[in-house]
Amino acid sequence: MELYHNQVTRAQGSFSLRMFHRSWGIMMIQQNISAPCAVLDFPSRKRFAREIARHHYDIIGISSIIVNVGKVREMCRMIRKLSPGSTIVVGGHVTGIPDIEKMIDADHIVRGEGISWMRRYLGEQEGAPIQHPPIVSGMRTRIMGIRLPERKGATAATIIPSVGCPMGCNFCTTSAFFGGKGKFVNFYESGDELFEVMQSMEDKLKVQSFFVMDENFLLHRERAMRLLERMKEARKSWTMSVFASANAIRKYTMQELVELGVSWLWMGLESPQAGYSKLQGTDTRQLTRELREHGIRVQGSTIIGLEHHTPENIVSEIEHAVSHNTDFHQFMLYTPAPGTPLYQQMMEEGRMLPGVDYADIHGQFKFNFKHAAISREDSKRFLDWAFWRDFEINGPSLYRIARTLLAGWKRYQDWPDTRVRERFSQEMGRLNGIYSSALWAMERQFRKVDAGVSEKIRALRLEFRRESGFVSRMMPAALGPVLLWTTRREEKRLARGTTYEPPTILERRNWVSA
Ligand code: B12
Ligand code: SF4
Repeated sequence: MELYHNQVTRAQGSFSLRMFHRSWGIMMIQQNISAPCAVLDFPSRKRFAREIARHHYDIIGISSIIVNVGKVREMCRMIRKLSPGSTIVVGGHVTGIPDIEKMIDADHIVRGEGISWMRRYLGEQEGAPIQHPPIVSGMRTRIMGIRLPERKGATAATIIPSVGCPMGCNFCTTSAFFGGKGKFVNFYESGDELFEVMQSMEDKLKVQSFFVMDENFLLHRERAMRLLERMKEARKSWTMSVFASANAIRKYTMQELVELGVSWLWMGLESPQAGYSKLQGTDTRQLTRELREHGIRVQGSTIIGLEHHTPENIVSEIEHAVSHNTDFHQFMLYTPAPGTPLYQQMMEEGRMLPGVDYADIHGQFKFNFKHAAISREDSKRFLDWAFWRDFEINGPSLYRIARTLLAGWKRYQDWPDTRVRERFSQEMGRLNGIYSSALWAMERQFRKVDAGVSEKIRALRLEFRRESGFVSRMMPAALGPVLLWTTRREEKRLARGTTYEPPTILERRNWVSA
């Protein structure tokens, strides 16, 4: 439900970026069947009970990942009681659990791609073209104690060109679930198809920016370059947030990435000793710096507890990751998840720890396996320290993205391609007053964490001031103190244990009221 606060900015206190994300898998399925269908996202028990008792559903599908298997079991129990005539179908990553059939009371357990399964089950045309639902990538955004207003078009649209990943890293469920190494399921094969989908989302959601949910978008160069051609022809000044491995990024020049509108890039940053082919031969620190200098925000992702990690070398490995000075940095524990080659290997070696609750197997708590050198308790300590160290050394991510935006704007404000120029100017025009004010507050609030970083924040604020127009030069004086106050209020709320939950959302399609 939350990305940043759960696994990226979780040590950043009131500066942590809070945002919820819908369940895209079931939205995709709903959009691609002709049967009347309701999606009930993030239901409470009460709301779920009411919905299945009020309407008769022939089929009730449940989507889940492994951590939520307890909720799936309870939902199945409720369905049998409140809607005994319904067929229960369970899909998503939860189905990777061995013996899931014995843990939950469902009629069908669906592994892998679900649109084709559901179409086949309903007797619909399995191979019909995939219709993309309009998906707003995030909602209820909150930072520095303020919930940002939700304006149409202000948040990126999510585009899902494929599921799975052909790289096949041994620990990766994403890859294993959709066929493993060398396999993936493409919803949109060509750049032309992708362009059409994006154009239709632009119309429906009034967006210019897209979160491309494809684990290795840049790997398919031909598709990406065709998309760029179409964007140029149609003079689209779109921006894209994408996932890519360092090796895939290296297939492009910086200029190609910028022209394609890549503004945010998520990439794995392991130490060279890890031996993952996606990183081989690439100096990731230099690559990260280069990307940021071109205005591309980088979200690094580093695994804690790889096979070669020991209590002696883990600190320097974390320092190496932190030294990338990315805009965001995710740390995850090395986690053998059921269904992956790594899980298989650990089972064979007898290294899976017994009695670990599935609800705790998500990479943000403690090891679920016996590591050669690091204990389960220490795994949490090192993980927590990695997040804290990144925050302490590099400062709040909000500061870091402001820095990257400014670098990009300075480089591209006079660029010959108007699409590129416009993109940076628009973002700068829209945001620099806000960033200047936020920097004003951050500079003060961060003094108690690290005076050196606070100084850097100040330097950036002054740079923004020099580069910006009159209104944004004046704005921090008024907005800065307000943000400082809301930030401190948020710190107090968090200290009292306040948490945030996503709203329940109900969407009906092809619905005929009885
Ligand atoms: C987007 C995403 C999120 C989002 C949104 C989640 C949400 N609201 O649903 C955010 C960022 C918030 C998130 C959070 C987390 N995530 Co996440 N996330 C993903 C990601 C990157 C994409 C999922 C997606 O939407 N794919 C596109 C859709 C179309 O595919 P899909 O969901 O798999 O659905 C298809 C099939 O699975 C199937 N299907 C799905 N549901 C159903 C239901 C039925 C009835 C049927 C028939 C079929 C079916 O059909 C769909 C179409 O083919 C995946 C990695 C990946 N690429 O798959 C990880 C992934 C799902 N997340 C994972 C994890 C661990 C987490 C966290 C626990 C991380 C953490 N420690 O914080 C949290 C927990 C969130 C929660 N409380 O449930 C793991 C799950 C591991 C596992 N084996 O269970 C994955 C696989 C990443 C990984 N490789 O480790 N996540
Ligand atoms: S590159 Fe990323 S998504 Fe692909 S298999 Fe490796 S970890 Fe999974």
